[in-house]
Amino acid sequence: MKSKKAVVGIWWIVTAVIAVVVLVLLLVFLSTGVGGGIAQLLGLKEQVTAGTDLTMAQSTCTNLCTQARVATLRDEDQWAATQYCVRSFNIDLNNDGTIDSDEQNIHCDESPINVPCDATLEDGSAVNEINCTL
Ligand SMILES: [Ca+2]
Repeated sequence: MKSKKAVVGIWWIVTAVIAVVVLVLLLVFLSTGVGGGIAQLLGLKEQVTAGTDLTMAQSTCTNLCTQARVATLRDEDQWAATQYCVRSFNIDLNNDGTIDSDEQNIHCDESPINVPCDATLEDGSAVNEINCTL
């Protein structure tokens, strides 16, 4: 009779160990890769503060430069008013999920975006990213 009780006891211990292992595996799964994405969908993981990805900012700047170049620009004031010059980005550079003060309002020509742009004004004179700041 005593041995039957012992078997039941071992059964419970085995079940508890399996439950703990499954729980640990679930936590590991949720904190990495695809599981992390699922966890984020379920709201288990903190959402990253809205900001722009560096690559996205660079491609946007390249597009804005193309647009600025085809526009008819009367003078440097008009150049400085183009979206290429005006637009700035908030980029979470250190990937900590928040936009810190040094990650705000980064312009196309500023580090780390570093997308230069030059254009020709109506009168034939050349302007570039340096002329963005009047
Ligand atoms: Ca940050």
